[in-house]
Amino acid sequence: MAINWFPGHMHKARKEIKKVMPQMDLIIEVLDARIPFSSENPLVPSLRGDTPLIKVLNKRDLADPEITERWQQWLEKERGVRAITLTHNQRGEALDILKLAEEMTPDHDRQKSALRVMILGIPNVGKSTIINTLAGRPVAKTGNEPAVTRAQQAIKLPGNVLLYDTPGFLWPKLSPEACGYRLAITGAIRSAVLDFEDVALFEADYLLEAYPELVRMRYGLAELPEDGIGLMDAIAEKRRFFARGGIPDLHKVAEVLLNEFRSGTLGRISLETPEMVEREARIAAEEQAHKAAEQEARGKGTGKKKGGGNKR
Ligand SMILES: Nc1nc2c(ncn2[C@@H]2O[C@H](COP(=O)(O)OP(=O)(O)O)[C@@H](O)[C@H]2O)c(=O)[nH]1
Ligand SMILES: [Mg+2]
Repeated sequence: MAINWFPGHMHKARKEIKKVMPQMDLIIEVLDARIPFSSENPLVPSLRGDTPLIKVLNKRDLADPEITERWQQWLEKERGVRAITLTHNQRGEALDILKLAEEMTPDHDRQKSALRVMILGIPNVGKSTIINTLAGRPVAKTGNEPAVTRAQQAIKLPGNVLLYDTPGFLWPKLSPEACGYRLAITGAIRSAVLDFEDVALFEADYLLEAYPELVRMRYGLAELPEDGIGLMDAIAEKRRFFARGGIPDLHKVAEVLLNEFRSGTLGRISLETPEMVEREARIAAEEQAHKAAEQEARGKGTGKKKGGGNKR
């Protein structure tokens, strides 16, 4: 996938997190409830070690409640992980995160020393919003913040908790390819990186399969089109979006599909389920094995393997 995260930033963030993570008593990873798998940062599993981890499925208001519940159970299969859901402006519920943190660190005496908690997550999942809710005042900038955050500062929270914001900037999962599309649909990856109309087409195909009734109702379609392209054409027709020469204005349709998804106008929609990502991982592993086998066979067949492969 043609997305370039600056290798320098990635390297720096990894180094800093590797340094501070062992000093933390607990980690909070904020995820987008609509894409709990795609919005994970790939660094966390490898750097966490034994540190307890709370996964917050945020923006619950936008996600499909039944699927979010399945995700919670699925995520909690991992050792030392608890998953909770959250939505903005719920201070009471946000403070429940701290209660859960206490439960998960039974050996830590908070009378003696503060509980050190690190909050992390890829851009746009709602970290700053949660930090502000927990602090009860605007300590973190929300919305369009610069990609690289400043040196971390701890925020004092009730119950002798010190909350550390993520140093550096965390990049999202970029493979399998579907992750990139789902991140783009939610707006986590700027649409300039992927082709705007391709992203909307991916969404249209998925909506038809997973939420046909929502699509039918929202766009007033008597009959459901067969595929995403058909749906985009049908929306152009319904909304009278035509470019010169009377051809469907797919850019405008893409805008509508993406905006109405992001604002929740289309309804509460999840873009992935545990079963979907398990299947995708299986397919990716099979493809890789297949490729490796092919390469192996080619190498043997011609005996022309580069780099003196025959010397082994
Ligand atoms: N619908 C919805 N939007 C949210 C929620 N939490 C945050 N947002 C919005 O998501 C955007 C990114 O939030 P921000 O806290 O800046 O994310 P950060 O980049 O992870 O720090 C902002 O426009 C927030 O208003 C939520 O629970 N529901
Ligand atoms: Mg932020």
